[in-house]
Amino acid sequence: HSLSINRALLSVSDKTDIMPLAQALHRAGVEIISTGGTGRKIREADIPVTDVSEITGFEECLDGRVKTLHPLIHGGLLGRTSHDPDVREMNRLDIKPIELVVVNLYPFKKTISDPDCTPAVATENIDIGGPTMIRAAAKNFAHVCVLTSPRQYSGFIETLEKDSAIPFAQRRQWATDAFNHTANYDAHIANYFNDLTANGDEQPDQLNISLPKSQSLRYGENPHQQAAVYGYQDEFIDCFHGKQLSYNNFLDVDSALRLIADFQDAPPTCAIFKHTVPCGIASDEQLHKAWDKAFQTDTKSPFGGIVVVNRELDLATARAIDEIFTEIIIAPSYEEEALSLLKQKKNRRLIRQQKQLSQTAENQFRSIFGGALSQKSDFRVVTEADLKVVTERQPTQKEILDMLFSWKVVKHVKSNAIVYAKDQQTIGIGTGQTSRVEASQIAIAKAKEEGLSIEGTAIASDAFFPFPDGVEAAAAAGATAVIQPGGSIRDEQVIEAADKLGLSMVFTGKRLFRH
Ligand code: 93A
Repeated sequence: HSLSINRALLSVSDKTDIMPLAQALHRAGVEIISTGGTGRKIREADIPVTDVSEITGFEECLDGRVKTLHPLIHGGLLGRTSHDPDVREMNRLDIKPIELVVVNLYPFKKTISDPDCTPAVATENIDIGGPTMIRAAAKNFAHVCVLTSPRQYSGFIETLEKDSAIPFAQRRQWATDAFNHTANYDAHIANYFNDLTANGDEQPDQLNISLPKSQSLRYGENPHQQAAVYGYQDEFIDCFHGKQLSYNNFLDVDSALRLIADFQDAPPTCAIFKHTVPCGIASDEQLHKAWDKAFQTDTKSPFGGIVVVNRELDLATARAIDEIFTEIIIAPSYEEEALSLLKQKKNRRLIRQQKQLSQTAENQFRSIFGGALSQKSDFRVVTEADLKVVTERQPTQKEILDMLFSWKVVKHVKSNAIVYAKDQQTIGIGTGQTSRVEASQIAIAKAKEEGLSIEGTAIASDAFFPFPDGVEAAAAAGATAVIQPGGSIRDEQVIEAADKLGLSMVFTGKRLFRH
C-alpha cells in the first residue's frame, strides 16, 4: 500500500538540505510540524510551521531535553491507521496521525571526537526524543515513513512529486536504514561509556561493533568470495583516481598506513608493499632517492605493489614509480606535474592520505571464531633512549641509526621477521617464516640476488634470538650490529657469542610480533 502524507514532523540537528525538503512538502500541501531550531529555519523561508508545543500544549522544557516526548506526538507515530480500534482510540484522545518523520540525531560521535570533550558535554549530546521518534516511526513503517539522512531526501521528493504517495517497499527500506541509524548511534554511546568506565588500559567489558557499509566490494580475497567494507575509511584516505579499492587493496593500504605512521617525523621515506608485507623501504634527503633505495632491496616484488611516501610526491619520484606497474600510490599530497603523469594510467589507484592512523587512539580488532580479538594499536616509535647496549662494544652513531631504522621496519613485517638495513635502506627482508634462522637466510639470499651486501648492516629481529646461532649467522653474513627485544633464558649465551664476534647489540625490551 502506498502512503499519502498529510502531516510531517521535521526535527534535525544536521540541517543539510532540509529546506528543499520543506519546500517540497509545502508544495504538496503537507502540514509541517517542527521543533525549535528546525522550525525557525523553515519559517525563515516563509513556509508555515506548526510548533510541536502547539500540538502537545506543553512547552519545550528542561533545556530542550523534553521537546517531542508526548503521547500526542508518539500516538500519532504509533497509531495503526488501518486498524479500527486504533482509529477509534485516536479519535477519542484527539491524536492525529503523523505520516512522515524526518529526524537526525544530536551529533554524539562528532562531539566525543573533540579531545576537549568532557563526559558532561558528551552526556548532554545523548539524544532521547530523536531516537524515540525514529524507532516509533520505523516500527510503524506500515503507516509511517521515516527519513534519517539528508541523502534520502531527493529520492523521497521525487517519489512524492511523481506519485503523491510512498510505496510500502520504500518505507520498509527507510525503516531498515532507521533501525541501523539508531543502532549505530547507541553503539557509539555504549562504547564511549565502556571506555570511560574501563580502568586505565583495560579493554572494555563489551564490544559494540556497529559500522555502516562504506562500500560494496566486487569480491573478497578471491573472486568467488562476496565482500564489503565497513566503517569510516574516508576519514583517512581519499582514493581520487583509478579503480575502486579491492578487498586485498584495503588490507595493503592498512599495512602501508601503519608503517608510514612510524615514519611521520623521519626524512623523506618511501615504502613498497606486496601482500601487506613491505619489500623495500628507505629514507633519504630526497624522496626520489628514497624510492631508488627502496626499490633496490627487491626489484621483482614491486610489480603490482603498493607505494607509500611520507612527503608530497614530486615529479622525479613519480617518474621512477611510473616505470614499474604499481597498483596503488599513497601520498599526503601530489605535485601538479606528478599528478598529470600518474593520472595517465587510468586504472592505477591514487590515494591522498588525509589523516595519520596514530591520530586516533584506536583499538585494533580482528575477527576470529566466535567473535573478535581487540588490542591497543602500537603507534609508539622507538628512540635511542629505549636502547640498552648489552655488548662490550658500544654501537657507533651510524649503527644506532641503522638499528633504529631496521627496528621500525621489522615491526611491520610478518613474524618471524628479520630485517637487515644500512644507511636508512633495507638490504634484506626475511618475512613470515616459521623459524627465525630461515627468515634470516631468506633475507641474506634475497640481498645477494639483488647484488646488495650485508656487510656493515644492522640486523633487527622481531623477537628474541632463542639461541646464539641466529646472531652467529648474521655476523657470518657481514652484519655488525644487532637490535632485538632480548628476554630469552639464553640471553647470556647470545651476548657472549656477540662479544666473541665483535658485534654491538642492543635490547629494546619490546617484542614486535605481527601475526
Ligand atoms: O533532548 S532530546 O532528547 N528531547 C526531545 O524530546 C527531542 N526531540 C527531538 N532531543 C530531541 N530532539 C532532537 O532535537 C532531534 O533528534 C534533533 O536532533 C534535534 C532538533 O532540534 P532543533 O529542531 O531544536 O534544532
